[in-house]
Amino acid sequence: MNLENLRKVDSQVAEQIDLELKRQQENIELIASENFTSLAVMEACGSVLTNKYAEGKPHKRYYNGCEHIDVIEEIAQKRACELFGMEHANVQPHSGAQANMAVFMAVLKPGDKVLSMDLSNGGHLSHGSPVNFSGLYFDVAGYGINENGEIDYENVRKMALEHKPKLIICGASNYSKIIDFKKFREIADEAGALLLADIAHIAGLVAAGIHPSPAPYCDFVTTTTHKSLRGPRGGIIMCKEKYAKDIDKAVFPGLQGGPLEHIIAGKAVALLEAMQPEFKEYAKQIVKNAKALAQGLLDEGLDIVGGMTENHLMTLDLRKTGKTGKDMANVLERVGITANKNTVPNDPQSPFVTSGIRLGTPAVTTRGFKEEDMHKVAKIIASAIYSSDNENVLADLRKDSLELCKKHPLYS
Ligand code: DSN
Repeated sequence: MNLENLRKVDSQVAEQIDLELKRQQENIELIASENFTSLAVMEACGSVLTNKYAEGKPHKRYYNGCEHIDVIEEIAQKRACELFGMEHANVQPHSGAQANMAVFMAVLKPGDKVLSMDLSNGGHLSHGSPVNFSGLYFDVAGYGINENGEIDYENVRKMALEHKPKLIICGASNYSKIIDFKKFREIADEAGALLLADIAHIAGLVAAGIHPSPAPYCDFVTTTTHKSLRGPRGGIIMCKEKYAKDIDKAVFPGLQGGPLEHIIAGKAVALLEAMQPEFKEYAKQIVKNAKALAQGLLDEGLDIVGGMTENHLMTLDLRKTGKTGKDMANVLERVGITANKNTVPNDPQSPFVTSGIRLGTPAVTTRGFKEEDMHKVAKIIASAIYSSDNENVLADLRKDSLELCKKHPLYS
């Protein structure tokens, strides 16, 4: 990576970027929400567009000099609509949480009722957690998953009819099954609710047609752009045309200041990349790799919440091993595997300790891992967990993970 000028100006920051690149190259990235974006995306994000103020919308800005910015933002909007089959797109949200916040602001008043997946069952902070704006200012009921790791749609329906939410949210941060958007639409219609799908995790799979699309069923679709979609860090809101004005007003002036036009350019590039036939192959491989990893872990005698995954992620349930998510995530880091601790349903441990580890395959698939590699990764994970106190075993496993990283070089 060319850091020629940075090295001269700020060697401290340059050094940490070098080290971070090495960390990414030499570790197996299994954080389900991370990925490695292309150099083309990074060039757009590192461009002169960072210099420009462009509050407002294309052709309706509060600053002059936006003629090129306008073209770029319109390209991003058009590509988002085309890729996801939605009528309107606002590509300005700085993150997925901000995208969700804008939907709340556009259609709800403080105190209004919301029904969403509970955080400890796989939902997201911005879907109504009591420590987030969404839970502080709105009256939120949370649905969960059953013992098969699936959403209990009949229970969601019951809760919707009882709670009478103005907004139902489907979509999760940690859910390994296919989401039935049609069923959610039927429930929303029965309860008289609006429907928001937060597809942040599965956006790449939806874009590639590997996961059913929420577009025919949902009033609003929010996403991040940096997870399975493999773009820069940011968010997008899509909606039916009739909500376009309210959504745009909620983003600006409601919630945000100047849009990050350099990141919007990166989003445009990523959306174009996601339209290519290679991306479809990539998305298919993400799921194949996740299934191979899950099978490998099951074969090693480990438990997975809900058993076999249907998408890009899974949660290892460590309860029967007597070990915690916190400790095992640290052990995995020592053998060169990066993942995050995660609660499992009815977790006896606190959210800071947990009994689970979430694992996902978008990032390793980008660097070329295939099923045979995932079987090796499963063996490394299982051995690390079973032999977490054996320094010699851990040292050997670190060599194995490095070997896999070398087999699939990144940014070189
Ligand atoms: N932090 C993201 C994740 O890891 O799933 C959600 O925002």
